[in-house]
Amino acid sequence: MAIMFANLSHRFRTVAERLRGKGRLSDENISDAVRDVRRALIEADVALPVVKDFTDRVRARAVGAEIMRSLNPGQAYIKILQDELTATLGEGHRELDLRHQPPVIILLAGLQGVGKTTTAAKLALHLKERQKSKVVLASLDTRRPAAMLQLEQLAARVDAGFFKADPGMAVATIAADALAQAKTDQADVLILDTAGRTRLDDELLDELRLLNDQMKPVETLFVVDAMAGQDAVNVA
Ligand SMILES: Nc1nc2c(ncn2[C@@H]2O[C@H](COP(=O)(O)OP(=O)(O)OP(=O)(O)O)[C@@H](O)[C@H]2O)c(=O)[nH]1
Ligand SMILES: [Mg+2]
Repeated sequence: MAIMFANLSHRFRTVAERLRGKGRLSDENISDAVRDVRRALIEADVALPVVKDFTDRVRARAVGAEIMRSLNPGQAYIKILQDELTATLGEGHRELDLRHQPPVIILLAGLQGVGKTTTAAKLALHLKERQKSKVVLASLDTRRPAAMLQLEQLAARVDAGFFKADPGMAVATIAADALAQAKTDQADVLILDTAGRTRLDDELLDELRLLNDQMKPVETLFVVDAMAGQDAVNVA
């Protein structure tokens, strides 16, 4: 989702820029601002009922007293957008459930190039900083030669542990050995990064099923490219 948010917040900022310097908001410039937001959401392939519901709520609040009385309408408008975005996207949001016997296993899956490996490192950094967790990262990507090195370098950058597999090891063996190392290291979390596939085929699903049975991850995170739009629902 990160990419979609980046694009959206950029668009929203442009909207706010235009409101900046206007002492008061008129019905007219609120309509312009709401239209801009609607366009940004539609371009990001957000479902139409969601767009309508979102813009209705933003408009209702924008014409309300809070923004009219505000000394800085641009900023007040951005706050409304942020609140409503959080309400729209935040439904069902929860922290990762780490109340399990450590090391808690998190498996990252998804199509090729969607950002699994990057997400693995970001997640390690997040858990390290927010929850003071000790994290070990392991790459189960035996398909792309540079994949393991990529994760190793990212692990070094976020100062997380890394399980270094020997060349030619099978995916199941790497997973088992990574868990053994995470236990030895007394890690709180073991993050397993998997190989991407160009499409959702039986091979991908079989590998995930096997890993799931073998490792019993507490969380399986399906990484989706924000640019996928509504197709992400089908893939998931
Ligand atoms: N702008 C942007 N780029 C990203 C983001 N996440 C990943 N990328 C880039 O997208 C490319 C692919 O990211 P990876 O993390 O390697 O994706 P992957 O799913 O592990 O790829 P495979 O292992 O080949 O399936 C890299 O160049 C990343 O730097 C993101 O949130 N925003
Ligand atoms: Mg990868």
